[in-house]
Amino acid sequence: QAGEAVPAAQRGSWTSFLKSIASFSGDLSSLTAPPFILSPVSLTEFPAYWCERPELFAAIADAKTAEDRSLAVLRWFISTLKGQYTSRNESMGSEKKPLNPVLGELFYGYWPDKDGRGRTNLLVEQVSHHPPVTAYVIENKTKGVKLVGHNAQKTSFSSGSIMVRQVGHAILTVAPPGGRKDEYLITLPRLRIDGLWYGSPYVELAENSYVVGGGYISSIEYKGRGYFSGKSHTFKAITTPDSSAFASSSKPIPTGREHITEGTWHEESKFTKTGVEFHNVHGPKEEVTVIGGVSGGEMGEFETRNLWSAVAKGIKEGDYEAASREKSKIENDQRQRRKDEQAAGTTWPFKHFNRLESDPIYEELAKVVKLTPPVEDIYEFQENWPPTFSA
Ligand code: HCR
Repeated sequence: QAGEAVPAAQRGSWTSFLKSIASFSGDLSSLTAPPFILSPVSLTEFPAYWCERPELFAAIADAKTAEDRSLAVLRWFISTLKGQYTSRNESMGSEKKPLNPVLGELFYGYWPDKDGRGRTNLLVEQVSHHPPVTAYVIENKTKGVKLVGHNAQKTSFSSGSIMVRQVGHAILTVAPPGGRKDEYLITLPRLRIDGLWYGSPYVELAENSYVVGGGYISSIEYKGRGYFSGKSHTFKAITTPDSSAFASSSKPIPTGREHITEGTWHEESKFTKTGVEFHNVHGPKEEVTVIGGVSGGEMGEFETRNLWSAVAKGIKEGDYEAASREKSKIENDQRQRRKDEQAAGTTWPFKHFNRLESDPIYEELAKVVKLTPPVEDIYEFQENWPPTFSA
């Protein structure tokens, strides 16, 4: 019998859902899940998690040395993990199945200027529906800090958990006015979704991810309960200027010049040698201010909160029939659009990105830590910020 978190009436459908994912590998978004596990939020909103501590994003530009800059990048990156991977547990009680974005879905927002940190803008576009691929750009023009990336997921099932490999990467460009320009490659951790049987899924991070650039490499290792410290959500990062440390392995060999930081990514961490605090995410985060339309006016047809409003209302109010009826309308409209495009010999044009087969920055930086694959595609931002998005 499935766990107590599953409403009695949905236990049968939850068990069938788990059985179907057990024999399935690929794009989970296409599987129908029981209502209690549905989230009213689309995946296009997730890139906002990269900047819910805008002061840390801006602070990267203020670091004086290459070493401090690379530690500031790592501090900001680690500080995003709590939002990225635990916030649905906090807001909805468990990890949930997000709404599967349609091709061309859009999400715009910003974090206002405060204490001279500058305004940070967010722009997201769904660039593929099947498999789902989300492209995003986050930019603080005042400080000269910009993140461009895309994200997709490959899922499989193993020993009762969903294993998720994140496909895609992000490039962070730091070019403060009058200052040095650095580019950092950011790779993404693997996820393990546990707690499925009990109906209360949560994410644990696994294996490694990297931040490479500006003459430094941070290798981050993630562990769950019972590894480094017996606690869940633990990490240990090694930040080194020595690419030779990676000569024989993708795990760095100590050279004595590295900084080691460790702790729990959803709480706080310290420099191992000195015990000085490295990051701390106990304080409040700042949610993005969502705006409608490129000019901040009324929301267009494809803007997430407008497109999904009736579905989200149904899910929030427990009116799942309405949610499913409204969802079908969106899906049917999408099917018709694809048919029409096929008949006309056209394809859906991206609004803000161009897809390129390879990314020279990824290729160069991936070599340093011998990443596989050695080549990845990229969604290049067209730099067409609307006028309202200027600093
Ligand atoms: C795997 C996941 C969709 C993708 C979500 C990603 C990887 C998206 C990019 C963000 O930057 C970080 C992120 C966080 C989420 O934890 C992750 C989602 C967790 C569940 C969801 C599955 C497609 C849904 C699985 C269905 C379960 C919950 C029953």
